[in-house]
Amino acid sequence: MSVTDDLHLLDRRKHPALVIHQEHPLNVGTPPELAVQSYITPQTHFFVRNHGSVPQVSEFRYTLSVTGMVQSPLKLSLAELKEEFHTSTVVATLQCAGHRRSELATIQPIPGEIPWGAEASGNALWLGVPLRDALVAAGIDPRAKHVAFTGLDEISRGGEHFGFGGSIPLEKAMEPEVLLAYAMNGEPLPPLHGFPLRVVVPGYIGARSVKWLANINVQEQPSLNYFQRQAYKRFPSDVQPETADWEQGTMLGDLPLNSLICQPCEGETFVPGPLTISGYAITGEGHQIEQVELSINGGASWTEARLQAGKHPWAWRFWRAILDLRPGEYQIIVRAWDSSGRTQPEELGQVWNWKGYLNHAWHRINIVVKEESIDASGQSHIGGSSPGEA
Ligand SMILES: Nc1nc2c(c(=O)[nH]1)N[C@H]1C(S)=C(S)[C@@H](COP(=O)(O)O)O[C@H]1N2
Ligand SMILES: [Mo]
Repeated sequence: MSVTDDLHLLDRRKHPALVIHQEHPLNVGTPPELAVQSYITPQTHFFVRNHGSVPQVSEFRYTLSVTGMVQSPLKLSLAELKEEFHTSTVVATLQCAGHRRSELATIQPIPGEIPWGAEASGNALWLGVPLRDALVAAGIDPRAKHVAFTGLDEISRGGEHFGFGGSIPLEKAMEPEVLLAYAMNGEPLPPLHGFPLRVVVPGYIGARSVKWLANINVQEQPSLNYFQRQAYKRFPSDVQPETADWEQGTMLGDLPLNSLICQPCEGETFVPGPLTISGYAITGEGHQIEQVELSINGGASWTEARLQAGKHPWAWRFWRAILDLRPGEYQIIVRAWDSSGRTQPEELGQVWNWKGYLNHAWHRINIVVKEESIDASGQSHIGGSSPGEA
């Protein structure tokens, strides 16, 4: 697949405000102020995280294989998958493990990784077949413990070429929310998002939601694919990449509790008066967002934000608050609490790791409130009106 082809897909289908981090492989982020505009992220706004080329797959020649520790291996065309299994839907947020990495890089550089801001998160309505139905149809060996996925894309690492892959524990694979998805927001999966079929693993890091799915393998151990065995692992901060023992480290799975201020944007200036603050919160492991709080005094005291409608167990929760601010410089902080009673760590240093994964520290935005509007366009930022892109 050529570079121009991937970019061509982007030009036609994506919003111009998306942040292009890399052209090949194609990696584009959704600015938070765009993300918060719609609870269901349209395809045009949805971030793209690729490690290799975008394979162009013919729907008619496509087959999915189910192999490994099963009684009867399956080979299914897309039509067979659609006809022979019940369909199911889930509203689920996909979030990359590298979401908010750029904040971590302010503590200590994170070379060789995409410097995602809070841009690698999107929420969609997925339609497909529950993974467990396909597994049950194949018949699972009672000794099996993991379900591994491999995609049709081609990745090169260390002189080897292979499809992107990863695995999830069998226990998670048998949960009803995990889908083999062929539609996104009521349309066939776009090529950039995995046409014709992808896995959607709600509540897990995005990397496990393998696109352009070719094979499902039932096995005793986690996947040996580079992206399970080596990448997407968390090491303690005293371990250095040069000397790391790759057999160690923790394989990432569940997403942590996280929350984000999407509007206003960092560095914006306002005139005094009520200011609408908005964003989202998200959690993993099937927990629910219970509370979102804002602080303007470094966490000494907190104001509760209002949770918005749109409450799906595997999706982000939008929230909103109005702060009445006098002139001054402010750091607005957000943190969330979920139904397991947990909240987020305060400092970036507490979550820093050299791959820059799973930043879920308090999110902070700095703004200025001035006596008079300095906006050259003469537009007022006052009164809870929606602030523009700064
Ligand atoms: N085959 C394949 N699947 C993949 C990837 C990839 O590079 N190849 N990237 C993964 C990562 S790291 C993420 S965060 C999500 C991103 O999904 P999206 O591009 O649809 O937003 O896809 C995952 N599935
Ligand atoms: Mo990711």
